[in-house]
Amino acid sequence: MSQNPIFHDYTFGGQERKELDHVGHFVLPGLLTTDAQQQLTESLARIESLIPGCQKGYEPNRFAAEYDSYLESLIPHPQMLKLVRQVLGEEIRYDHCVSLNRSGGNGGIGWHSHGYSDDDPRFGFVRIFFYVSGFDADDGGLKAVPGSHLYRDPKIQGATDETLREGWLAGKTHPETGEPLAIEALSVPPRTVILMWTHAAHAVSPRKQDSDTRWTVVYAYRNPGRPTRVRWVTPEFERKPIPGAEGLMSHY
Ligand SMILES: O=C(O)CCC(=O)C(=O)O
Ligand SMILES: [Fe+2]
Repeated sequence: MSQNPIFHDYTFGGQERKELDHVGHFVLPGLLTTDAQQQLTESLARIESLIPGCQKGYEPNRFAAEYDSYLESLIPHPQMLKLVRQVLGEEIRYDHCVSLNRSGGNGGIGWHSHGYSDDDPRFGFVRIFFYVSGFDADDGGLKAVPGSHLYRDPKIQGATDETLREGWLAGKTHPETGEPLAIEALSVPPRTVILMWTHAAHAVSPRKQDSDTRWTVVYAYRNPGRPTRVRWVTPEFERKPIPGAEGLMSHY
């Protein structure tokens, strides 16, 4: 099956990989093609419309790729897999695809991190955020703490920037530079992709009341070998023959 390109040209070599490992996230501004932007916006709006009254435990936002064939088709998209392998190496598994749409007035989310193979950095887990409509720092904007991922702490928490600074961040330094860890608030243009190691501390600022919906989806992949609790994949979906996804869908 030939698929339309989803990414413009980009560079992700040794230098970029080093930066991802040092900072914990890597921004690819405007990477998505306008065709992908259009199709993603349609798919994400569809997912949103399916949420009211949905089946508990099988929510369209949490199992987004299972509810939408375009979102499903991106799991094994050759450009997606190339990017994932540039980050994780050859041996990869799909973990989940979750829509993260935030309409005007959405409260954002407080500081947190996610876990995977917390005691062994040889097993990586990367979140690939598609910020289809972009965001400003003060309007549904992603925030992160460069270097925080190196602690591999799956339980970072903080309701506000202040509580994070007074709590988890207090006294912590970047393990490679010794510089104090600090919060970075990002702003990105439409069609931006952000790679993030799953242990990175991150949060999202509230969406302004009169702003339109921020269309976003995250695809997560990992090196197999360790259990993952997230893995929002139903047994049916795991068995579904998706062209190009052979070998990607199993837990181990
Ligand atoms: O909505 C976002 O931009 C990020 C949400 C988040 O924390 C996540 O998907 O891990
Ligand atoms: Fe998160």
